[in-house]
Amino acid sequence: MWAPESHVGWQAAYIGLGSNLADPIAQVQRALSEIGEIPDLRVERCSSLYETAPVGITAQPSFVNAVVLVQTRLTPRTLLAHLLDIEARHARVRAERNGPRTLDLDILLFGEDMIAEPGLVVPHPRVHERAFTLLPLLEINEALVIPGIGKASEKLNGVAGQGIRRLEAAPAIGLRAS
Ligand code: PH2
Ligand code: MG
Ligand code: MG
Repeated sequence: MWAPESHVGWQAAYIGLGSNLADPIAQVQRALSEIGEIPDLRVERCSSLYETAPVGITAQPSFVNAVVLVQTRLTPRTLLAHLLDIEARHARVRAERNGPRTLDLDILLFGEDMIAEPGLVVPHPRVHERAFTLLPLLEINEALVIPGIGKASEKLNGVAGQGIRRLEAAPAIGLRAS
C-alpha cells in the first residue's frame, strides 16, 4: 500500500486550503502552485478540489477546499511563516473568526508532531470533525492516522451530512517534476 515517503530530516505535512471569496477555485489553484515554490519543500500529492458548505458562520458563500501533502525539512514555524506569507499575497484580511476569506492555509498535520503553541496547534484541533478536511485527507491517504486522534477513516460517520461535493480531479499543478 502507498504511504508518504520518509527521509532523514524530511517530514510529511498535510496543508489544508480554503477560499470563499474572489474566485475561490483560482485562489486555491494559485496557492497550490505557490506552495510548490516554497524552498526545502516538495509537493507529493494533491487532493481534488471540493465545494463545501460553510461551517461555523453559515451565512456566507460556500467554500472551495483541498488538501496537499508535502515533504519538507522546514520547521513547523517556518512552514507556517511561508503559508501566512502566501495568504497575505492573496489579500487575506483577518476580520471575523470563521468568516469569509480569499485564502486560508492551515497546517493540518506535521509528521507525528503534536504542537500546542500560540498561533500553532497541530494536528489542527478540528481536522477530524470537518468533512472539508477529512475527505480530502482520506483521498490522499486512506490509511491516515491522526496523532492523538486515531484512524481518520473511523471519523467519517461524524461528518456525515456536512455538505461536500467533489469539483475536479486532483490538479497536476503545484507538483514539481522530479
Ligand atoms: N474554514 C473556516 C470556517 N468554516 N467552512 C468550510 N466549508 N471550509 C473552510 O475552509 C472553512 C469553513 C475557518 O478556517
Ligand atoms: Mg482554517
Ligand atoms: Mg487559518
